[in-house]
Amino acid sequence: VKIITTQPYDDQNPGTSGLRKKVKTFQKPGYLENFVQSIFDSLEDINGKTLVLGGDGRYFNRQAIQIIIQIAIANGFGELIIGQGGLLSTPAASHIIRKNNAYGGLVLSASHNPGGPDEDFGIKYNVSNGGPAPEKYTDEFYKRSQSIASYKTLDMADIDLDRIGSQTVNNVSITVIDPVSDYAELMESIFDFGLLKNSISSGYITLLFDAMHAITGPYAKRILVDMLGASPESLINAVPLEDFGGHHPDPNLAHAHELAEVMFSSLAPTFGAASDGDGDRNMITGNNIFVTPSDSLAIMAANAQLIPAYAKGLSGVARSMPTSQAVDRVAARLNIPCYETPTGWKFFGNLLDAGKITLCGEESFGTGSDHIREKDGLWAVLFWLNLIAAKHQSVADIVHEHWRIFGRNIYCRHDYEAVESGIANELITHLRKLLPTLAGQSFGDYAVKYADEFSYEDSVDNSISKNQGIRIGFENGSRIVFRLSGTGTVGATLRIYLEKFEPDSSLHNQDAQVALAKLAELAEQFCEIKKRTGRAGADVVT
Ligand code: VG1
Ligand code: CO
Repeated sequence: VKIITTQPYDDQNPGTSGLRKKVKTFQKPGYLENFVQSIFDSLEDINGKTLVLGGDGRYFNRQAIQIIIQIAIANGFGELIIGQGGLLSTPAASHIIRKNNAYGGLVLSASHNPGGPDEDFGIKYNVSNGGPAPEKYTDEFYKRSQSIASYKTLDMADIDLDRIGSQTVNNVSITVIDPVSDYAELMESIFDFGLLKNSISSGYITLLFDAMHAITGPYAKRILVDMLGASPESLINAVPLEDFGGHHPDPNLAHAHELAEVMFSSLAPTFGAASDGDGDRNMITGNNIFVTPSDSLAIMAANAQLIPAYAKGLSGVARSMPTSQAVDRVAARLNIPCYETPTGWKFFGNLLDAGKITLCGEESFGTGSDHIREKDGLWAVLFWLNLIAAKHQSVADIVHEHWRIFGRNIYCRHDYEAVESGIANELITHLRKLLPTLAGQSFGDYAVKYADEFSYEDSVDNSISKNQGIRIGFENGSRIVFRLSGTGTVGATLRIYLEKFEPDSSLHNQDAQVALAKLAELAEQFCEIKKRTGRAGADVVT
């Protein structure tokens, strides 16, 4: 074991989902090593314990894994479980941690951010429940990284990541596993694979899945094609590439445009979906219809009893604060609790562990359940396929029926990316000052009911997370939420979330941008993003 002297970096503060920086930053001397050592220094009693390792296959994944193996062995872990090729989707990593009772895991991914030598890399630590490290951990990692003076490593030959099997190095057992098998088996235990096979072989369900040249390619091939019998042409961009083919592996209508074009054409199959870089996000579409992630969560909750694993009902549901309140209406009808958490999956972990919720989701194309402790892209795809098969309805019929029963929470998000940090911070300061003046004011049909900054108290461990987004709610149930992204790597990204409730079914088929135009105008009046940046509009609208 070698002890290498190092200098601390001052920018290793994990964001919404781990530490994300440009690849070039991670390649600075000691940068990755410092952060990994800071994590290990912050953890208690790792001696002899099991660590799971894998990533989304982006540029620098393989090199990073070799470096981490050396540091992990030098720090006394007893066993390493690594996905073949250094690959593990985020949901698969979560499952493998749980299945093996591992101490934790390191997942290498910058999720939906682009990859390549000039693009992004990331690393996140997951705890023994398989979920992202809560803030009390990530705060410690950051603190440690600011004073770190050395890291431990080992001189050793690279591990052959492509050969499945076990070997021992320095008394540490290193096992390279198939990254897909355990996950595929878990999916089979949740959904009605027999029904799905029949629906696909009979041609009742035709599908198109866009893996966006990211991690879900091999998972989709095994599950959708090999196990469920979908044709190989059902998968596009299914070969993982280090640079995701030069695109953002972000499953929304803007970035998954190849899929979107087909789904909104006469060639559309009955179902279309996409996933992101690390496989935890999902986009659901049908012929000529896009299901907003907030609606998707609500629809899943309303129909969960049709899925074998959830047949006995849900204990409760949760959504992140900016996610639309569609699921709240379902929870009220089912008479189950609905929790509102800050953005980021780490806030669902305690609720899931305590059995308080079964399903949860975020507006950012993330949905999941108590089967693991991360959001899960292919799980959501299988959930929808199972619903279509069980209800014998098209995606559009399922969505429209849901709106008729519960009303429609018309929803969209406007992102302004790579805004100069100074401008973004001033904007937030300005909004904070504005909040106390808004209560009681009316803007046309919109009377402000509350204007505050979201603060969350975890009902399990009573930890408090402050400053989790600015929200302005109106008497008619509409909302505007503002927050700065915690996953970007260039400047600041402002997210504006708009929501309006429409009970009248004759108005359900409106275009969301049209229905939300007045709220978008108010959002600009409050935050002045266009005025402050001189931009004409949002970079991404989802
Ligand atoms: C974004 C999303 C958030 C999600 C996070 C990680 O965070 O808004 O809902 O949990 O990404 O998703 P932010 O701070 O940029 O808004 V993933 O798939 O990128 O790990
Ligand atoms: Co992701």
